[in-house]
Amino acid sequence: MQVAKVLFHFTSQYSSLQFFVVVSIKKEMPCVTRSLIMIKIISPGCYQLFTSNYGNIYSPNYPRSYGPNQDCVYNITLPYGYVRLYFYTFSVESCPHDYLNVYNGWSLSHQRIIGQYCGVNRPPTYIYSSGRHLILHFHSDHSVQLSGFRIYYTIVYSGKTFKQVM
Ligand SMILES: [Ca+2]
Repeated sequence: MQVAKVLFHFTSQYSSLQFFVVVSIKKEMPCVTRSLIMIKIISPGCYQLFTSNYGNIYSPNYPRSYGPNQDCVYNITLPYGYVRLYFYTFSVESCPHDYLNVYNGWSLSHQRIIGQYCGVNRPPTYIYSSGRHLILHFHSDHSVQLSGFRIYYTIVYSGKTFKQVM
């Protein structure tokens, strides 16, 4: 099954209000009606924009357990260069219950996914973007919550291409 996701990002010039809506459309359906569009709203307070050259990304409540039914988006947008991720800790329920998706770019597009990570094994040592944007989407379901993750990101300047280093 092919699923297209569209990310709407609303911002206001006059407040700090920001929210995302993730829309999934099942492409194989002959006609798309409203009932076939699943809208998932990012959990309140669970969108973060990172624009500095380095920083830490924590799952909700880290190091305590993240909550149930969470959808969090972490948007890393650097002024230039490339993003490099390093996972210090990682512990989420197995897929497809809970997971962390990492996207190369600024949208939650399946074509841009670098990897889907879950379970208690740390993802590859380093994950690189091929540009100045990287987006992470964390999802948790209704049951079983673990401690989540701490990720350190930093800007790198050399011309890394899109890849994972094991
Ligand atoms: Ca769970």
